[in-house]
Amino acid sequence: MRVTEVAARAFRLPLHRPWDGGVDRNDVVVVRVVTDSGLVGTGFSWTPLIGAGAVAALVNDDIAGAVVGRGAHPCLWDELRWHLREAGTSGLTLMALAGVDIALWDLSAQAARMSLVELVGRRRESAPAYGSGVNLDYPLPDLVEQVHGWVKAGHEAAKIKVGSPQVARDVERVEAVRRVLGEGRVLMVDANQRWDVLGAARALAALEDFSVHFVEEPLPAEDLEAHARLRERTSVPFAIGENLRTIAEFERAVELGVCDVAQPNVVRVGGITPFLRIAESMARRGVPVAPHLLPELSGQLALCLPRVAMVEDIDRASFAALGALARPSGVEFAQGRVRADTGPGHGLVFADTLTPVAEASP
Ligand code: SMN
Ligand code: MG
Repeated sequence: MRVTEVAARAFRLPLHRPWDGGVDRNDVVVVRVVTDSGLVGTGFSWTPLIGAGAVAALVNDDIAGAVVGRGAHPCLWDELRWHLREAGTSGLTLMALAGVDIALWDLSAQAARMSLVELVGRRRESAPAYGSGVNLDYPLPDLVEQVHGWVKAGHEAAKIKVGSPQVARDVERVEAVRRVLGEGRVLMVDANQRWDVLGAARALAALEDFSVHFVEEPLPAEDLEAHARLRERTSVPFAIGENLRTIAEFERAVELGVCDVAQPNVVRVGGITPFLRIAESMARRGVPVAPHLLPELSGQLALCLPRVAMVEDIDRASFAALGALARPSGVEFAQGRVRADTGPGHGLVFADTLTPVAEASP
């Protein structure tokens, strides 16, 4: 099965409620990999706001030519990463490579007449999930209502944003959410890199009474040494990884003792191929993996990982919730678990009615 064509197109997915910082949409770059067997693989890249046009251009201008004529197999990954190296071994190049890699996995699974989960290797029927929202700017009643919704949907765990300008605001919100969750459910907080070491140490001390299961991204993601200094000042476990890109970065974070839960994002690390390598490495080091966002693909991968923490059920921002899919993906969150029954490949079929980025008003 040889590749005859690779084409990427960027589409705009407006959010139901903007995320703070002016994020009013997610963009998805859909990648089609056509083969001489008649099979067509679908891949995607994804980004809130920044970079979709550049990612589509990298695929069309710089990756397609290196893939056409080759055997359609995800083992091309290392070669393609090398091919792209002069434009960087991280960031946008990996986001573009992810689109092609996901399509090649989809093709391999389709060719084997298997689901992606069966091809990668199913290890479990379901995995734990948690309710999550981008809610730092929500008024308190809205936050409480959101968390109530997750409890009603059967979630046993929830993650909310912290990092308010005043620690007292975070304390009030965490206290209110802990009340909604009761003592039995798991509560996690995500600071999205907003603190410095002193601010994080103070805020985490102020949240001590609320049994915070982990704090996510307390500090600027790239400064692992700062995380190590914070480690000495708090016993709250750290979940990091949505802004780490390479296996070397994940391994360094573990070596420094600052990664209790690893959260690779399958697009940002460059696709399923590197994601699985990172997951294997984390498992060998005793670190569970909580795949970041992208619930329709993360939910499938979580069923295959050697050591899984939980999967993020992001509020009204899955591809399905954003109206991006032509039909149900087969990935379902219910009663605090995620399951997948997708049919051949990864089962994600993007709607043909999406608004192209190039045609959308700015
Ligand atoms: C997050 C990151 C990027 C987009 C949406 C939400 C957040 C999370 O950090 O982990 O849920
Ligand atoms: Mg996060």
